[in-house]
Amino acid sequence: MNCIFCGIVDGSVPASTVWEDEHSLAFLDNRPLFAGHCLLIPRLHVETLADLPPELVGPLFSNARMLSKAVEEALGAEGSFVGINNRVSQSVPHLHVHVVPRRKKDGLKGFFWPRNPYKHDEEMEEVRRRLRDYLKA
Ligand code: DGP
Repeated sequence: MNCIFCGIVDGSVPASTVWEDEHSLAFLDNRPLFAGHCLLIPRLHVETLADLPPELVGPLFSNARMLSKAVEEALGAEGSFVGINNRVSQSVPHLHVHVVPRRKKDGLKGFFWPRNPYKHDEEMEEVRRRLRDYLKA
């Protein structure tokens, strides 16, 4: 398997690492939205959040929490964006959490998300029902 982020984990691909522990590491994104944009990855190669073994969710997200505080406090940001692309818009198929420092009026207003309102209440209720039924099963 030829995974660029596994290469960062094993040291064969250079990266500007800012944090590492037993389960994960974080490094500066090489195409940052803003200076300080970090990627947090599990050492284990999994593609998406749903593939992450449950016992690694806590350790990974504790570090996401820590990094969100770090980009704000160490870099003087006013806030942060924390996000994951799962398959769609995911250019590297190794789970990575974006942790991005944010400032008011930094240009990410709306974060390029088109908004698609429900056509009517019944459509919203049908979507809710499908999700609730899946989650109950
Ligand atoms: P996404 O679009 O969610 O798949 O984000 C992937 C990010 O990974 C993108 O912002 C650029 C970054 N990236 C890709 N290859 C490398 C690399 O070799 N080194 C570093 N530091 N970042 C990378």
